[in-house]
Amino acid sequence: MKNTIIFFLQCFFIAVFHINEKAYVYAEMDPTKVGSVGLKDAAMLTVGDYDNDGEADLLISSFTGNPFASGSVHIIRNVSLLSPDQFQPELLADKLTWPNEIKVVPPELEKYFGSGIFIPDGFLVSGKTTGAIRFLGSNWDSNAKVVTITEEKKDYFYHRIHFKDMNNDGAPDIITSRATKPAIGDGEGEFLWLENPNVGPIKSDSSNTPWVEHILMSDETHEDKSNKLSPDIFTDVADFDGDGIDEIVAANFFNEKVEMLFAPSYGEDLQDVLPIDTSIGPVFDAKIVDVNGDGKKDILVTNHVNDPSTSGIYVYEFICEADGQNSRKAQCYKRHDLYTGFVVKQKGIGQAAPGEAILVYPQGDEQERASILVSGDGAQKVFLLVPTSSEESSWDYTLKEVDDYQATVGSCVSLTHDTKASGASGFICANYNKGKVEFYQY
Ligand SMILES: [Ca+2]
Ligand SMILES: [Ca+2]
Ligand SMILES: [Ca+2]
Ligand SMILES: [Ca+2]
Repeated sequence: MKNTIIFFLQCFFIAVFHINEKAYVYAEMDPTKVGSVGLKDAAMLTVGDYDNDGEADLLISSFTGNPFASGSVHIIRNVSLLSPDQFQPELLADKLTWPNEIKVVPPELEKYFGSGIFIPDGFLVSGKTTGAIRFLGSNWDSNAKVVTITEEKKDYFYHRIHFKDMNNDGAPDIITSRATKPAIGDGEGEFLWLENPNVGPIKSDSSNTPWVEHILMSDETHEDKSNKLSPDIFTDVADFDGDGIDEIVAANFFNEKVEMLFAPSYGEDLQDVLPIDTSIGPVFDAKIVDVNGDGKKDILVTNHVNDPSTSGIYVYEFICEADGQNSRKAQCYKRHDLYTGFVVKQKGIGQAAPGEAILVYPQGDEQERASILVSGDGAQKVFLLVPTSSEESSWDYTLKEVDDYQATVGSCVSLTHDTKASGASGFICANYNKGKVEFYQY
């Protein structure tokens, strides 16, 4: 009898322990700020191993609308959630136009590019409109300046790049989009790839640049906005439908579409495009990720509007059989509105919300159901969308406010398994107007 009671007691405690474990994940996950670093105009963040020493570094893009001030890139080497107040950002590159999302060359691609970072540059702000893709080698002489990969195209600016071998010569090329916004009239996009000359690492004397560019799509040739389909700001590249061929998802800001682009042969023209949503206004970001953890990739989207009725976080779930053809059918993408209702607090023309959204795993375990970390941008807050259930079929989320900057929020990045901070996980966000980089731990 005594043994039976102990057995039931053990079962009871095991059950309670498991319930508590789940409750912790979905209800009590409140990240706390563990410190901050001052850096003027800190705007966009990237985590990667810049100097190839096996330790993650934080790359910080800074820009300003001040026509007399330039943009810059700083680094915090060996970034950690432990004692972030003590970090001193180190200047890597200055005299830039408007540096956007930095891409760190992964170690396996070093022989094609060299180790270092690509910097997509420029923005629609007056005086900053002519951008470029630039590169800085991490093992170059410390006096070396960034090298420009693209040929100049006046009034066009760049935000993000992807690596993909487009001509099958073994050397990864660069896929990117660029945009232009005249003072009067609609903005337009252009989608292109830059051909890696395949002659080894990029040289600091610019002797193997610029790279030949190949235009895949351009809005310049279309009068009617509904016919404008070119990606303009952010895209993502991955095999979305599992047929072994990469798709491209585009968040079209100016022509206001979420769309899929199919390019099985990567010819010069890319006409195989499927708009999957034209109803959410200017689109900010789109990422190919498994949001609900069922092993199938979804499309995670944010828009960028000053209208709480649509300002939100959206997921497009692929609900058809992945046969390589169904991904060309709009009815195979089921939209889930995870949250709408962001209110723009930032004063000024063109302010909007939200910004970027990323999947995060508060327990540092990608097997858990992901939460979604949202940069509010003009909503001035950092948010966490927390799933109310671990069930794959559930798309219900609770919105939590992590922090209120009372100023524009830049981008956020996830930092997991931080060995210097006892394996803790957390994230880092740019507090743009206040000139700070803020560190949080779960
Ligand atoms: Ca490093
Ligand atoms: Ca190539
Ligand atoms: Ca595919
Ligand atoms: Ca999924």
